[in-house]
Amino acid sequence: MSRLKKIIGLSKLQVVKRIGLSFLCLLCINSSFAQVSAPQPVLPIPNANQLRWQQMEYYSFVHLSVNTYTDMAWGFGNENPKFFNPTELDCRQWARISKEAGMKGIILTAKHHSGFCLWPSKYTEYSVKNSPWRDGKGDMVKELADACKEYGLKFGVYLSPWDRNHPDYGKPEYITYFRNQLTELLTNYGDVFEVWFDGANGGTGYYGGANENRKIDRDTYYDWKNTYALVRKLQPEIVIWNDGGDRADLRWVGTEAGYVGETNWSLLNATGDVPEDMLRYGVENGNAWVPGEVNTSIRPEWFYHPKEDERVKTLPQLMDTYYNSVGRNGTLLLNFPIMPNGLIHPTDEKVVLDFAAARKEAFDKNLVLNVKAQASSFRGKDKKYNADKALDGNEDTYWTVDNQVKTASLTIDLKKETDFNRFLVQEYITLGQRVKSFTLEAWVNGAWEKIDEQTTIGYKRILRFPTVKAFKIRFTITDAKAEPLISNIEVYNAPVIISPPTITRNKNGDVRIVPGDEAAEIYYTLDGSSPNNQSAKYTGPIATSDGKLEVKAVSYSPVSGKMSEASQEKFDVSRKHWKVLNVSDENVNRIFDGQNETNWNTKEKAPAEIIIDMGQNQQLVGFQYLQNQHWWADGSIITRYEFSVSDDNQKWKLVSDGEFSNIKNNPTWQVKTFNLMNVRYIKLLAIKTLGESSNPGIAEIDIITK
Ligand code: FUL
Repeated sequence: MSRLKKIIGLSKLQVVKRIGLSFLCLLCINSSFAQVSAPQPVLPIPNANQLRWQQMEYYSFVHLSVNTYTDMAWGFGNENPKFFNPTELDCRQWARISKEAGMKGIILTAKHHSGFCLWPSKYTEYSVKNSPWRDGKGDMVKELADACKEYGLKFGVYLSPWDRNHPDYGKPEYITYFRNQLTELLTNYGDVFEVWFDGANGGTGYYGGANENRKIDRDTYYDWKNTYALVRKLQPEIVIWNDGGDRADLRWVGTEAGYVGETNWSLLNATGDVPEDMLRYGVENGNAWVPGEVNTSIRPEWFYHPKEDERVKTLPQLMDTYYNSVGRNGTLLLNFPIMPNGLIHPTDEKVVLDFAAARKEAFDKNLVLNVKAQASSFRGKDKKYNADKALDGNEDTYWTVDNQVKTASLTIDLKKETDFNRFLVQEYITLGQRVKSFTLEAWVNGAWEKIDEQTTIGYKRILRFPTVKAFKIRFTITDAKAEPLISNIEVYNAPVIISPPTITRNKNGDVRIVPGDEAAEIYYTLDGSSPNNQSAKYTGPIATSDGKLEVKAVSYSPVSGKMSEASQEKFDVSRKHWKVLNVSDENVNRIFDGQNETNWNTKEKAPAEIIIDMGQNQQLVGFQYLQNQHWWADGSIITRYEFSVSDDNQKWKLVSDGEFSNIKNNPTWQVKTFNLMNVRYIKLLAIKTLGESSNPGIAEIDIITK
């Protein structure tokens, strides 16, 4: 019987009641529909360009300019364009390596602070057109844009606002010049995904021969508002990076060391100052979407310097960089300093490809793809939003809960006991970043054990922890701005990275051995023999006698059975009893703390000396000096010295003097030997430094005994 007939057979009152009921039901259905309507955005949200950019995750930077040929970090602006001659340049090499490394684009320093242009700009003579490269007919911006197209990579440009060559820099006319150049770059080379406006505005420069110090007001000089409008008009799909001036689409993370804060909101305030901690962590209640990009170089400096050939980031360092950038809601912009011949150095190529292989291995098998999960609740009990949506490998679907429910958990049943050590989680940021804190637990021996407790998630968060063996995993959001939207969860068991460990010995003589990957075991020997997994196992600092020492060590994974090559270090007698006699500053102890990265500078300019009491007589046959290892510390490097010894700190005998030759290009230990001396006191006098009148710096000083 039809519904109408059923109604006709009823009394009027019954009919009215029934209709009323149906109406009510309709209301119910409607309101339950209302409940499962899509979640509302939590403002601010990313625009389409920022979203597309975030999904790129990892792309490269290349630094090449006229200062590559003068071995400088920044060109002064007077370098002769004739120096510029990358005879083997092939942008396809950069594109091939970037592609094979898993990167999604390349950003070129089209003009660095020197003002030298890598394209034949109509507006200046200071460019490739006056260089011998391709007989002055080359256009590197074009060559790279073409190579990117060929390799399916996106292309971006760095245009330094600071120009140390241009005569008008500092005057309004320069802004016209700058915009003309921007127009060339954003018009003539196809799609540009990102433009980079470096914030460095150092002051001194050539400036067309003026050779002076020019200061500008970073807030007003560039009139960013109108410059941004021009950029967006020419390239509507671009994102703008700027670490100074008006808020752009992307932010600097406050360091070039390769990490962003663990707490990382993709938000800032649209106006007002941005102190360093805001760059590092973002601003929880910021009113503008300004996500962080982690820019770092594969070597200590951005341009190529032969002296850094031995200081290329290692595989474990690159892995750390990845987890501390992409794994913390950032993107990774990794720089290749290009050699004078125009190519990426083979060491850089090898490590970046090893890095790609290691990431592939680590994230090879998602242990929870399409595995059944139970959520504490899901939105309106609508399947569209249930727990499975976080495990379906589809970033466009998500698990969420009812409006304003700010805590929720999801339990994944692994069905059998499973090893895992990585947890990856993503928010559906199209509707805003919401999660403030979360925990991760594992079901071990019949109880929940906490693995980790963290703050923000954002586009992507990856947690690393020692391997856990468990049947179940529980992910709990403990606080959020509004109902959380979790688009993706992945779980992995990444293999241990096996690389030679680092060996150091501190002032007290204790030896520390650190593997590249915390999960690796270390085995070592102290007698010069080759170590293997049957040797002594390292469990913590090794106290050693004061004598000379040779340490060899390997990293080992019992799971894969892989063992690294051995690293080895030779140490002379310990510096346990050493004391600097003529300096009261406690930091002076850095010069024998066994840490190459720490440094101490004398309070006076050269000539300056330090006198050390070694605490007991030593059979000296030499000494060695290690310079400050930081790039901008060049001026403090000692070039001329005198080294004297004494029995009583009264009568001194000069045993070695002269020069640390080629020290600028060779930042390793400078070793000087002399005839045997049995003494207790030593004195190093720094007579001259590389900088005209700088304070001499010492990273380490050590002796060589018989
Ligand atoms: C810095 C610059 O001064 C460096 O030379 C480099 O270009 C780096 C990416 O940004 O601020």
